[in-house]
Order: sequence, then structure tokens, then C-alpha cells
Amino acid sequence: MRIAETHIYRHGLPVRNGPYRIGHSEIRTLSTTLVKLVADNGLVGWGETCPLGPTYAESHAAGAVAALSEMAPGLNGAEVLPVPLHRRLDGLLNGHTYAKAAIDIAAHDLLGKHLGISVSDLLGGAVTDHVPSYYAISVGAPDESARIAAEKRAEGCQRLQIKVGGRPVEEDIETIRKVWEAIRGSGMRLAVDGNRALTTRDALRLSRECPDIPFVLEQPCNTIEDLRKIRPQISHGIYMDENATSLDTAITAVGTGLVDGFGMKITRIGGLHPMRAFRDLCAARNLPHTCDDAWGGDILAAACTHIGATVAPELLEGVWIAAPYIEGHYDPEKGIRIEGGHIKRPQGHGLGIVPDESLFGDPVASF
Ligand code: 0XW
Ligand code: MG
Repeated sequence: MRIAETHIYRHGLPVRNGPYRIGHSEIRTLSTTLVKLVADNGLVGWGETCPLGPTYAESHAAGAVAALSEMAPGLNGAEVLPVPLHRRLDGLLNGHTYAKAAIDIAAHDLLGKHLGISVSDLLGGAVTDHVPSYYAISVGAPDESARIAAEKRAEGCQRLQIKVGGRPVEEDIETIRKVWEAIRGSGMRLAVDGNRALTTRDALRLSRECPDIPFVLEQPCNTIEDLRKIRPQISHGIYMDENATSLDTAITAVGTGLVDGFGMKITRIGGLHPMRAFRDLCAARNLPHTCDDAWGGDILAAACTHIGATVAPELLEGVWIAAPYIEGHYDPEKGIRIEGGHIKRPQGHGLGIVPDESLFGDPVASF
């Protein structure tokens, strides 16, 4: 099976009950980019990439369209098999993994449909149909954060992530303490995510002033050097997120014992094919990790859920999806939803969803 057509769409995703606040930014609306691959046998596969605005990572919505438009002419006739496809993509454009990921995801959707199996089967096989999710609490007032934490506890959520940074560290510490009081004894796991916004000074203070609270500190500071500096000085586990921009970086972080786990995004590492290798790298060193993306609708949510379903349950820190912040679904019937803190693994071939493409309007580019 080979690629015959590539179509690129842009679609607005206003943030429901926004803004979504993280250390460096406040998000009110996002623009996602969708890719439709049409194969020479007429089958269709969908992919998506949705940067979390222009400052979260080295990616942005217009950049996704430009990168995809740069690669698309060279995709006609390409085999829809991950290894040769990634080699072709790398021969068409250096880097830009967040754009290549949209093609990778569409290719997995196509291949699953062609073979009559799900994407999780393509990735080695699911170990659950009931994939745990987790909830990220925006940077907010301590009491409001604690109220949300109690609400998520009541909903059966198994893990919470508290966003910190971009304000006096005393407020972060008060928020962490109040959230902990709301979930203590529930068995819920806790991450404190700085999204690169904390100085090493404040990361150290936050850890030292909460020695009794068993959270992991996720990407507290901006650089890998910062993580190296604080690593020997704190007792809390450290997870890498934004710094893990490639398998190469992840291998070094794992091999040097710099981290205790990861928050990992499929589009940042380049798609489901490299994400599978990352999953197996973490399994080899018994390192927990998430299977997330920065944002995105049902296509990215399905992709994250499929790979998440293949992770050893004791290592899966959950699948974060943006569904709670998005009005409606691309697939009104099989859209990806969180129920009781879990996501049902999509059934059916490929991604297991059928986007209503009338939502996306006309393609911004077709090849
Ligand atoms: C919680 N997430 C997976 C979703 C937001 O994009 C931020 C991200 C994170 O952990 O940094
Ligand atoms: Mg994170």
C-alpha cells in the first residue's frame, strides 16, 4: 500500500472553561493541524499535531502546516510502513518531529485499516482496554486547586498533576500542600509540573519545604543542565518532559540516571513509531512515563490511548487528553472520553475513530 494523496487541514480548538494556565503561558484557543493520507487502495488515514501555542516548545501551528507542505510532495508513492516512511520523511526535512508525527499517526491509522487490526495491535498489542488517564490542574489559587483535586478524587482519577511556576514560589508551595490535604489517603499519585518555569533556587525550595509530600517533580526547570544541578540536592523523583525532545536525549537521561521517569508526548518524539521505541527503553530500565500530547482532538487522543494501552500497567503514569477542554468531538459516536479516570481503548481497525471531516472545512493544502 502506498500514499497517493496528502491533504492538510487547520481547525480551531477554543479552550472550554479556559484559560489553561501553565508556568510560561495562558492558553485560550489553539489551532490544530490535521493530515489525511489517501492510499492507492482508497483507504484513508488521519493524523494530527497541535502545538500548545508558540512558546511551550519549539513548534507552532503555522510551522506544522509549513513543514507538512514541505514534505508532502515527496510522500506520493511512499510505502505506508513506519521504517521506510520515517527514512523518507528524514530525507525530506531535518527535524520538525511534531509535523512528521502527524504523518506517522495517519500512516498507523491506514496500516491498521489495511491489515484489519487496531493501532495498539500494530504497536505490539494492548495489555488493557481500560487505560488510566490523569488530570492536570492549571496554575491557580490554592483553595480552588484543592477543590478541583477533591472533585477528581471523587471521579475516580488515579493521578493528578499540579501546574506551578510563573508566580511566587510560596503560592506554589501553599497550593501543593492544600491539594495534598485534599487527596491524602486516596492512593492518588501526584506530580508537580513546572513546565520549565522554575529557577533551580525555587525548585530546591519547593522540594525542601514539602519533604512529607510524595510527588514527582516534572520538568521543574528549563534545561537539562538545571536538572543535573538539582538532581543530587533533592529527594523527590524527577521526571523529564519538555527536555526529552528525541530518543537520543531520552537514552542519555535514562543511561545517566538523571531522571526517574518521563512525561512524554507522541508528537514531540516524532510519532507512534519512535514512541514505541521510547516505551521499550523505559521498560528496560523500569521507568514510569506518561503517553500524552500537548493538546489535540480525538485523533491525537486515540493515538495516545492506543500506545498507552500497550505500556506495562505498573509503568504507565496515565494518558492525558485535552477532551475536558474541547467542545464536542471529531467523531461524535466514538470520540475519546474520560470516564471514572479511565479511557476506553478504541475498538475497530486503525485508530478506531471516524472523524467528521466536514468539521475541518476545505484543506489548506493538497498534494
Ligand atoms: C499536562 N500535559 C500533558 C498537557 C499540557 O499540554 C501540558 C502537558 C505537560 O505535562 O506538560
Ligand atoms: Mg509536563
